Amino acid sequence: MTAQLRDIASAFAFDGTIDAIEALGEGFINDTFVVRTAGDAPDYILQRKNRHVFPDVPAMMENIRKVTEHIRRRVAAEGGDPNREAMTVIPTRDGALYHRDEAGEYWAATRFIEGAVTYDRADTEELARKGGEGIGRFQAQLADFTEPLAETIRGFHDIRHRFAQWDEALRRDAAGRVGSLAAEIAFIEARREEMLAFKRLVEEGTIPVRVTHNDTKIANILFDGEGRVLCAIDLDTVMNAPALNDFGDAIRTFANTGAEDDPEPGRVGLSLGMFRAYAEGYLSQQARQLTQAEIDHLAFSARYITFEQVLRFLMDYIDGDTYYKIRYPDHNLVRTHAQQRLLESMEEQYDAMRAIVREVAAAYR
Ligand code: GN1
Ligand code: MG
Repeated sequence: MTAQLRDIASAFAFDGTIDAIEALGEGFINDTFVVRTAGDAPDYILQRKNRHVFPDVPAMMENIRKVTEHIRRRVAAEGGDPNREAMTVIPTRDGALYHRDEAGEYWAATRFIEGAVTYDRADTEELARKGGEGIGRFQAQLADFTEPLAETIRGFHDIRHRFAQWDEALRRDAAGRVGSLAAEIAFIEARREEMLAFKRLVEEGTIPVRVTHNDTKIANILFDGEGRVLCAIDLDTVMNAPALNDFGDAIRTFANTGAEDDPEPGRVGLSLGMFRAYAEGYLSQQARQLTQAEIDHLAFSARYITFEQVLRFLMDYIDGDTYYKIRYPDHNLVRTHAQQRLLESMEEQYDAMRAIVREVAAAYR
């Protein structure tokens, strides 16, 4: 443990005396440490937040504080243990939600949840069901949360905003690649109107805006030793948006039979079994909260978010690979093709997806 890390840790209102500080995992965005304390005092998670991805860390921490305090109250009211079934933000000794070090980096801390288990991949229907339950529970706990949240990443799943960026990227043609992408660009343009039509349902209020997690991968759900869901973690991107976005993005990742960047499109497709399992877990928690319009568009949300991902990967390729990290020169184009294939598979199986949602929702309403 470096003296510098120890200094940063001592800025926070931790109980007990610090024994050790250990690096945890290999996050792509933040740097994460566990602060071990002596005796009975709890341990803590200490994170350096990436200020390039999150231009307004104070606003982000304020979002996280509001949401976690609400969930803690809900868990306590239902007789659960808020220290295990919710995240707990630990302020600094001065009462701030973050500490700024000498280099201007932002640090924040939460309570460490002892004995929790996480998974890297949802490769069974059982885990997909649990993943759906974890995100469904998170949204259900926030169904009565009415405080506004800051928009920490502008227009994140707003397809109108994405199309404005897209039109600009085509016009700029920064990497000189537009000329070779006629088929991929036509794929996007053929779907422009139907995606904007969905967005209009949100703009008119037919589809409500709620609280979304915005990074619904299985690794962001904590389980206890018996496999029960504890809580959703990594709340950095929590914002106000349609709940459907979290469902759609989860299906895009959980229910793909191949990899997000699979070079072999034949391996990519939507697994209806995984789709059903995630929908069962999710709707077991959320079916009574959602409006009929939301239920009617759950299956479409998977197409919407997957379409957006095709657009974002292709746009980054057109821009010359400035947003996503790439491992080889055409990586963003390979990602584009793999996500195109996934979207086509969803389009082919759309009637079956809708039938599954109807069936599962009816069972839980
Ligand atoms: C980024 O790296 P990760 O999984 O946190 C991106 C998501 C994309 C995803 C695609 C803040 O998420 O929106 O869907 O890559 N997050 C941000 O792999 O842009
Ligand atoms: Mg993330």
